[in-house]
Amino acid sequence: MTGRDLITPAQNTWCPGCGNFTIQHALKRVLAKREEDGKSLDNVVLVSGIGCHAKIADYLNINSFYSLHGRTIPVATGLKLANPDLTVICCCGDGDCYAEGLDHLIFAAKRNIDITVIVHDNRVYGLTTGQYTPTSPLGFKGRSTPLGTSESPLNPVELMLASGATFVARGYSKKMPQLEGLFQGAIRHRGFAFIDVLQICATFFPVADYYGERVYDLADHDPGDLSAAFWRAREWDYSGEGKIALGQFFLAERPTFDDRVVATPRTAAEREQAVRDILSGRT
Ligand SMILES: Cc1ncc(C[n+]2csc(CCOP(=O)(O)OP(=O)(O)O)c2C)c(N)n1
Ligand SMILES: [Mg+2]
Repeated sequence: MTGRDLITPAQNTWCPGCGNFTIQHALKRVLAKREEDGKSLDNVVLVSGIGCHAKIADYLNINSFYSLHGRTIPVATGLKLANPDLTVICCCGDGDCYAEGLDHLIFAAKRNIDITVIVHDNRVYGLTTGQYTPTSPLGFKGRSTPLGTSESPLNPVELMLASGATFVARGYSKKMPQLEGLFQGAIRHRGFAFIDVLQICATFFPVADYYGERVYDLADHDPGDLSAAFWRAREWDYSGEGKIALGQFFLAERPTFDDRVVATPRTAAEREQAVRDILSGRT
């Protein structure tokens, strides 16, 4: 199917000013360009969790799987392994994949499975009305922490660098063109691509002024340099002071999990042959 309207007629219930609109628009433009380049969208699948971010599966007119809260990445992993020809894009929430689903995120990065993970990091549980998440700043006041949180936030960019992700980036929902470029690069990348998108939550965490004063573009940075990537990631710890780098932190080419799994002998005859090859010293 080509030339389709990429926005569905479903009623959009995101709040006015929500950063999800920018993320959706950037993704829509990347998908439209892909189709213009003659690549069908029939083998693209969008997987989402449960949360405000997840409604993107209702609003974008492509194949999608509306999964469970915290389980976006296992569903995406299963899809990719069952049909390695698919391009699998995950739209996750920060609650979804930095809290309940954190182990899945780490293992997907460690395995270098060829999927793209876009985290709508509004640093709050939006859908359930304002509880704190692993990226909420220390002292965050919300429905579950009226006196403020007592724990420091997680730095997901640093975590993904340490976990073996081969494409690591950070975007901001008020920087649409940059976001589009990052999405495009991530989807083209062969391997695990991770983008933490600082997303404005207009209702529960509207921190555009704070970000506006701190964000800058990673222009003079070598994405092949892992140590430099860690240094840039630690400049800002998702709390308090420090400059916030936006762009590509790290990029590397490594074998993917899906390639390795597909190459694994599946039938009994293939396994027997593999054992004979090992015993005869051929492999
Ligand atoms: C297994 C499971 N755990 C918890 C919930 C409740 N729940 C639904 S959405 C949500 C928070 C969503 O937050 P986030 O992933 O950050 O997405 P956002 O709404 O901010 O986009 C929670 C806790 C659920 N539906 N299912
Ligand atoms: Mg959230």
